[in-house]
Amino acid sequence: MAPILLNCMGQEPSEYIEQEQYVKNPHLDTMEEDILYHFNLSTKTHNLPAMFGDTKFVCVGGSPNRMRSFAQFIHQELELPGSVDNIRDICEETDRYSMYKVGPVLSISHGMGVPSISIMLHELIKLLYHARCRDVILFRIGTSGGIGLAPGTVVITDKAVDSFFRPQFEQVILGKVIIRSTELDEEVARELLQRSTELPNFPTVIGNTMCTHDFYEGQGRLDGALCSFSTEEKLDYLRKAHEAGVRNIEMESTVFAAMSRVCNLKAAVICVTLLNRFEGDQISTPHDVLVEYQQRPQCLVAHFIKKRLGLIA
Ligand code: R2B
Ligand code: URA
Repeated sequence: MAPILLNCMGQEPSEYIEQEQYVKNPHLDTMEEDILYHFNLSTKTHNLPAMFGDTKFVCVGGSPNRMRSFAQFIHQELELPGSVDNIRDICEETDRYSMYKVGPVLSISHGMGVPSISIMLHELIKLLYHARCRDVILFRIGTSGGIGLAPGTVVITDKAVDSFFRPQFEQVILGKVIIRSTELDEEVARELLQRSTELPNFPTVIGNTMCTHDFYEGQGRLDGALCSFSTEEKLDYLRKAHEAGVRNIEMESTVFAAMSRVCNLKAAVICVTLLNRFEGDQISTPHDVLVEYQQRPQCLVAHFIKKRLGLIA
């Protein structure tokens, strides 16, 4: 008799095929254990369904401190029992990423740039699969440079585009370039825009977000250690980006959108603009103003979550 193939959760095929909503990797089912190395979690040492099975919203953002503040904020907003001081970093034994679980919300840091967020997303998507999560919505809440917008404006991403304004993400796999679409969930974006109108003094737009692989030359800045173009060439590029519908620039959205899409996860990108790139390159806004700006995507997502959970009318 042929042996029954159990996956790394000890499940028979009939149990796990139905769960293959998120991962797209047949090899996972042949592994006895899956070590999520950068989270310091594993299917053998942790009961992932018990720890994460009720997760419905995952919010990711670059900085560990910001994602801790977001976890504390959402704890208050959802009026959960216990003290915010007791929210602990699930990944505290590694210093790669920070992760906080607050009720149905998971808050995770992803560092800066495509390679950093893509490693985190591989492990997050496997985590959701192993934990048997269902109907999860993924949000990236972050900062960006605006194009033709007043600083502090929140941009909900329509399409994440590359430096050529194409809605695609290129990944090199086994020496070949694989192109993936970067379309995001339209319904979630529209609902976020609707929620933004319910918040006072909350400038928000929907537009395309350009994702680059560098903060300085890659985003057309004149103030890096290297610069080989003129002010006019910079402005010409930003004008072309604006004509292509780009309203802000950041460094993770294309891979975030592409991986979420391939893995059937509804996803949205919400970034506040810290400056208007037509007016400059340096971020010279006072610290307290920047802190307030960075809270805006958090407020919008918290409002969305509360509405979805039926906590507000
Ligand atoms: C926005 O801000 C960071 C660079 O300062 C980067 O992670 C991004 O996408
Ligand atoms: N993050 C970016 O990637 N670019 C900016 O201009 C500001 C924040």
